[in-house]
Amino acid sequence: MFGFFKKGLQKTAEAMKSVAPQKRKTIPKDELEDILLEADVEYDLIEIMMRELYEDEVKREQLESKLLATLAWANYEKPEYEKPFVDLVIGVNGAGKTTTIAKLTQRYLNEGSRVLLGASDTFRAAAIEQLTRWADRLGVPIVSSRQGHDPSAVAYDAIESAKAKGLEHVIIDTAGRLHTQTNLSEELKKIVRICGKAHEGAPHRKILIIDGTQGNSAIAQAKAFNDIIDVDGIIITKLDGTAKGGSLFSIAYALRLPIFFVGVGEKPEDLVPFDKYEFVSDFLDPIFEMDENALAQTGIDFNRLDDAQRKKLAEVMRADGFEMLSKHFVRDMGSWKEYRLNVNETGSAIEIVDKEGNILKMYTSDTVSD
Ligand SMILES: Nc1nc2c(ncn2[C@@H]2O[C@H](COP(=O)(O)OP(=O)(O)OP(=O)(O)O)[C@@H](O)[C@H]2O)c(=O)[nH]1
Ligand SMILES: [Mg+2]
Repeated sequence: MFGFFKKGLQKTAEAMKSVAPQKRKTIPKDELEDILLEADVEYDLIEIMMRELYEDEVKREQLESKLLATLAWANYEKPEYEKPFVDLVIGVNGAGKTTTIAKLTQRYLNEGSRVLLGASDTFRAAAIEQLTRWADRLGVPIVSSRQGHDPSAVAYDAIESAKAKGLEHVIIDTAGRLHTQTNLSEELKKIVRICGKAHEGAPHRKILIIDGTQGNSAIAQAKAFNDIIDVDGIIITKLDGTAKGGSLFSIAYALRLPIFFVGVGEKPEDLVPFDKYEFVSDFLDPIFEMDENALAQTGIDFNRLDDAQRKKLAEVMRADGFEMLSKHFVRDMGSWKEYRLNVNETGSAIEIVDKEGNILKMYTSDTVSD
């Protein structure tokens, strides 16, 4: 197992294990309901999933496919754009906007891109200072103004500055709270409008930050933000600090929006690209045993590699010029392009596939056995 979400799901796993201490191959429906409720999957969604499971004893694969279906909006296609690519970050106060901007910046820097930050949360002086500290720490430029200044003007200047410098990315911070809800709504709309005036197509990605510790109670508030400006996707923060990891399914399902990343800590590297297959797999691991039958025919099941096999595979790929980012993605170390890792139907081979579905590389069982 890859376990990229294990750290973030630790408390959720403990909560589920408090109801179901033993891992099993199958779990009766009524028990499963309790387990999912304990993880803060919303009751209505549990009902929908249970209705579609016809046998009383539920297998891992059956629940897996139902959970994956709730994440059907998990795909996002980057629009065509001229640089800089502009991210606009919104969400209620304390959700983790500023911290997440630091994490996104770190990711872009790791990819070799240059980033500029725009401090459009001008509501509090402390907010400007906090973003400035991150900019200093990460060594990136920032455009800011004094408290109370027009946030749209800051966004405009930030984009202009990045254009002049030829930078690849701009990330704009916003206020989560203003004097009134109407003020906030008007201000966000204006920032979006002005970004578009500064640069065609900007903001290219409007990201809603949701505090994961709020679980399902964040849904209504998230819908309100989505009504103000059409959000492109969400980032769920503080997953590490909550037992409500299951709410991620209900949030994604209710909002019909993709999840871009999940925050699993306070450090710049604590941002995990959301991969629905990995997330569901890590979510189910504490309660379900693996079904070993799948292995029998081919010797190695690429869906279920153990640590040693995974390490071997990563080494072989690295030698071929691909860095393994997760169970489902690799990056070409030359071009920095990301490709999907696809397991073939029988589970007997893994392929590196481009967007058009062309297979760039294929690895079979001899790759990972000694
Ligand atoms: N454990 C944990 N803490 C987080 C995570 N993301 C953010 N935080 C913490 O949450 C708190 C609030 O984060 P901020 O980034 O300041 O939130 P904000 O949305 O910018 O808040 P305002 O500017 O007040 O609107 C800080 O203490 C962060 O360190 C996360 O993924 N895990
Ligand atoms: Mg902030």
